[in-house]
Amino acid sequence: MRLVLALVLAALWAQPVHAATAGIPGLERVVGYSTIDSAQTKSARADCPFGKVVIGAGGGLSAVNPHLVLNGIKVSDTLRHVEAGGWEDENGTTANWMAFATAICADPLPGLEKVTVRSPYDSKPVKTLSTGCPDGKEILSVGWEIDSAPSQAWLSWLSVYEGRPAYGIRSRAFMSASEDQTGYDLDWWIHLHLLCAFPPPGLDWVRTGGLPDSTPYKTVEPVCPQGKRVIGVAGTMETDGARSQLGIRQLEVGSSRSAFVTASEDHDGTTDIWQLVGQAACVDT
Ligand SMILES: [Ca+2]
Ligand SMILES: [Ca+2]
Repeated sequence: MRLVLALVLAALWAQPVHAATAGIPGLERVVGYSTIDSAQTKSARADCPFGKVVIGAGGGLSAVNPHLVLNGIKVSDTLRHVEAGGWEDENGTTANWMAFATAICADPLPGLEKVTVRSPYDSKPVKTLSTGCPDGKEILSVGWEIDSAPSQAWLSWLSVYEGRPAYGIRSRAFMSASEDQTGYDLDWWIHLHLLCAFPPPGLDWVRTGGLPDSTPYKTVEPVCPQGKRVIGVAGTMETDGARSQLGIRQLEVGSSRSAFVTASEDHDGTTDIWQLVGQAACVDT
């Protein structure tokens, strides 16, 4: 018995240090940038290193400028890269700006898959979508796109509701986008996609809300607990007023525990009260 115990202890001692951590193998963050200039539309791309796949996505636009509209943070069907981009609004701006895309990459993860849903392609001014992961899988990250509405519609709602497997409730994500205050005559649509996988150790979505007021420009920073790191991000704007005057400009996954969600009122503002809420997907390091 004593010999067995000694062997077990020896085996434990022999474990390399990194084997004691429960985190996702091969995790790393890659950021890609567009050019910086005043072209009306831009896109940036972040590619995972060979052999790794995207498990989380973020991105945004560089400038603090209400004339800039984030139009998507998309994970490729191959799960190899993230693309993020934006437009100048219908009034345009002479400011220089750029787009950036962030990929959280890792060794292939058990059960990882991309689930995509699309809205009808029509002229409704507000579009919403919702979907969930297949049985047993949870949402690691969300991607989205506002398609065929150049500079005329923006993201107002992207949220994740965690599942309660004990009660048979699956995790779900919701997206909503709205035409700007002057509307848009042509047809457009939105796409929402989830990165789903069997839940990695410690997966948890945390939520942070800012103040409800009419500040024209807001950022919230949801922070993962000690011992975790962020892999995904979502953000919503709560208001009783018009979402057509509010847009999310950045959904960024930081290099450590923080995500950053930025939103602003449109170029001529609004007196409506609104609140920005950010969410971060956290996993054990
Ligand atoms: Ca318009
Ligand atoms: Ca306005």
